Amino acid sequence: MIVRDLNVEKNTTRKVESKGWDSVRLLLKDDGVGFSFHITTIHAGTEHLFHYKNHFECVYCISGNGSIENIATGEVHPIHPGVMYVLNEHDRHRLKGDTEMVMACVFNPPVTGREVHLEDGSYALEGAPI
Ligand code: 9YT
Repeated sequence: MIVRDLNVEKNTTRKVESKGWDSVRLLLKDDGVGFSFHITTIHAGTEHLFHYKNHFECVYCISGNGSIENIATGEVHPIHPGVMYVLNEHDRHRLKGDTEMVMACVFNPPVTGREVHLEDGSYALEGAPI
């Protein structure tokens, strides 16, 4: 069994900080369960173009308000506590935080802990040429 506390792990190298967001990666590839689990905070008033070409991602909004745009279709979906989205088609998307948004995120395959976004908004697959 693995038990971890966000209140503890947010003060370790599990916390990754980037432009307009930060994320505490509570579960990673080396935990060996086939997915990773992150608590990500999107900072208020920021927007992000992400495209996880190499991963499926599921996101659940714990707190805050914003929106997600499907770039392929132009559809915009409001995000508020209780909303989940899954990028089951590796959808390119624009995520906007009207307020700070706290999101629980699952990645399959799991991230290793070192990823930051590439130029195209994706995370590389481990071992793949960048
Ligand atoms: C909400 C969202 O897209 N989260 C992605 C994961 C986060 N950027 C991380 O842990 O790298």
